[in-house]
Amino acid sequence: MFTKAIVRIPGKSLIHGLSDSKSLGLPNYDEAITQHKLYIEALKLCGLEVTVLEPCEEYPDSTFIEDVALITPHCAIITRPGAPTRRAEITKIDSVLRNEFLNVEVIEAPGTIEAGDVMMVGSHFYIGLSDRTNRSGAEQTIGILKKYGMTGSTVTLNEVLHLKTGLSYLENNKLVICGEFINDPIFKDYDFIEIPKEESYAANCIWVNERVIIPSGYPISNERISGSGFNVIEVDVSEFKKLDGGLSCLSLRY
Ligand code: CIR
Repeated sequence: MFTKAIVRIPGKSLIHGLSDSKSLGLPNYDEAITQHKLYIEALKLCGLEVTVLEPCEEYPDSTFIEDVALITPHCAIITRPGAPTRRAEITKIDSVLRNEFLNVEVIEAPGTIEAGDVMMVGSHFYIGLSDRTNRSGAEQTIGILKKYGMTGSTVTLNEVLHLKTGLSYLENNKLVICGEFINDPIFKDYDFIEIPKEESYAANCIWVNERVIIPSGYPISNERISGSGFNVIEVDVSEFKKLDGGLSCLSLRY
């Protein structure tokens, strides 16, 4: 059960954010603001109290707030983003987290980790080793998790940006899964909700208190997730997709 979320309004600098999806064009700022408002409304509809942080123009990707912190039931961990242009984003979340959480831990160099690479399944955390998250970052995170009675393990990624680009845990052993993870033995014991390749963007969705928020425009995914017993809410996040951002990366939920 989640009760709260933190989001950051996109800045006008959003158009300068990192992107491997340049063929989709640049995001439209006004449209992004509208979509972000509706995203917040969806979180509220799921029962969350949402803290809305002001835009941060210095860091174009800072609206993708999920990557700079891992919030667990026992501590918050300030990450160390692997993307050099994103590394200083943590300076903007530090005091927010220290005001909210008793236990705040920090990942140190040479470790890098972006929390889009971390999937929580109860008290276990899967950590993707990616272009953004290295072994030191993963090991430091696992050490911190252990200190608080939780566990972690690594998953090697080859194709997607972050672990949760292709996986989303919907509780009760149900796992939304796509692409390279489908045949990974690590996940074989979960009940799969498989997302077809052509709808891969919808594999990044979020479970929030029995509801699942998914991006709009992915009918097969909607049908499969609804068909698995979830109340699905669609939110249009097309402008964030242009910067490789999924639904999960727009909030910290706890
Ligand atoms: C980046 O490349 O870092 C941003 N443009 C997108 C981050 C997406 N984050 C996520 O999926 N957790």
